[in-house]
Amino acid sequence: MSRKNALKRTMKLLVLVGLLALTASIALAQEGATATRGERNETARPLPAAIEGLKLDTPATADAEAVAARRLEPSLRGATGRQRVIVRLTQPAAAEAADASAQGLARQAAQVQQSAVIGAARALDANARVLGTLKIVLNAVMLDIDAAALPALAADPNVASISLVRDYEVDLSETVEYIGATAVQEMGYDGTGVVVAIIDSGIDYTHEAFGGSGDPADFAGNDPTIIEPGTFPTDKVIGGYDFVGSNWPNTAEEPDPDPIDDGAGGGHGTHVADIIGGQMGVAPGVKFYALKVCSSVSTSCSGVAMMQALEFSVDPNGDGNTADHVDVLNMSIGSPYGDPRYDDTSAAVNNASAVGVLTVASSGNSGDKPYAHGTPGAATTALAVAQTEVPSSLQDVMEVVAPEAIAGQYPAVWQPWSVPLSESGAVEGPLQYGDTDGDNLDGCAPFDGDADGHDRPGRPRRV
Ligand SMILES: [Ca+2]
Ligand SMILES: [Ca+2]
Ligand SMILES: [Ca+2]
Repeated sequence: MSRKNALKRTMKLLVLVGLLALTASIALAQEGATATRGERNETARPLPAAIEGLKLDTPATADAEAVAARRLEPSLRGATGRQRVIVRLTQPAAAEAADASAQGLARQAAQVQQSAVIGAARALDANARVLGTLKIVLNAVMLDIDAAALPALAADPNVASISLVRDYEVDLSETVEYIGATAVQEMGYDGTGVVVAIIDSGIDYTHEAFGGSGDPADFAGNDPTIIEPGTFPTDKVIGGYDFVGSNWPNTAEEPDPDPIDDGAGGGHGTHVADIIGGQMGVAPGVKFYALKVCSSVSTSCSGVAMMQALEFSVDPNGDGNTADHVDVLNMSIGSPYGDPRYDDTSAAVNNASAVGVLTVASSGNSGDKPYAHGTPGAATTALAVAQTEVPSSLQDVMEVVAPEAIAGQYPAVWQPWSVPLSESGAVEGPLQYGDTDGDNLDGCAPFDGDADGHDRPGRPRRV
């Protein structure tokens, strides 16, 4: 079965699931409406009929357990085993403070709160491990922790939210010429005076595109875990750090001071930096910080390392003062179908913007499809750069096989939160599309439940 065929089948179930959810919410609204009409206080100011019909009998209240549950990202509710999570705390991040003095106080408050939460986490799971802490772009601690401890941790009054740490994928870029950079350079803008942090797989600072020797032996002889005297920083790559090391994800992150872009999985960061500011790049005058967060052995990028790199970019010398922040932060990486509600990177990007760092992030490599915009490009203050098509991009389609009147292929979208697919990516099941008389196509009214079964979603079948 071709991938396209597999996707056709996949989408049958997805539409089914979406309509089940929609139908359920409509049914609930209707129940509420019925009860309300029986107990309405006639002296109350009348509401428009459409709203009145949806009013609850009594105010909805949530007990402490329910409130705590909402602090947990949905995918973590009921999760099992070890999880890598980012726990955001209730005190603001330093970047949200008005001035340097207030930032200092915010950092101290965050420190106190983080110590308490780390203690609480360890009380719940003696094996809980701190992966990293953030105080400027977010007030957050990143933990490796048993999922069973998360509901209780979410109930801690210091905790604002708990989300999965998401790892990211590299996106390839288009050519300099394609975006018309030559014309801008001819106007006299070449990036001189601008410092750009590249959050990626590192930068091969021995490459001649960055003023290095260009001798492959210099690269091959460079130990990626240490800085040999005189090798780094360079005039062009003026600083950086390796937050992930050469072996992740086959091992835990193994940070080291040398962000050289090494390994069979490397190269992307060097490529991105070359496009941005190499000798033939868009802005050959810029200086770089190389912040290595992506793997040397695969296309994955550590979510923990990425958060730490964001923190680095607003305070490269680590003294707590953000006056030395970079000008531009480039992340040609992303998570497709990004939802900033559950992506702490987006919040960190917004806070980095507050101290003067412009984040440029890819909008996605997922082709000409709806809702494909990824995070962190979806952050409010990010400059998101779209890429609309690559040869490998496929259009997901749903194939309706019956009734004949609507049979055919339709564009469709698979979401990461949809039902997991089978190994072959093929799932199929009955579809609901309006009532049998052809109306109610948007599902905004309850379906009529006629006898032929077409509008009664059945048990999905995997094929
Ligand atoms: Ca080295
Ligand atoms: Ca290294
Ligand atoms: Ca600083």
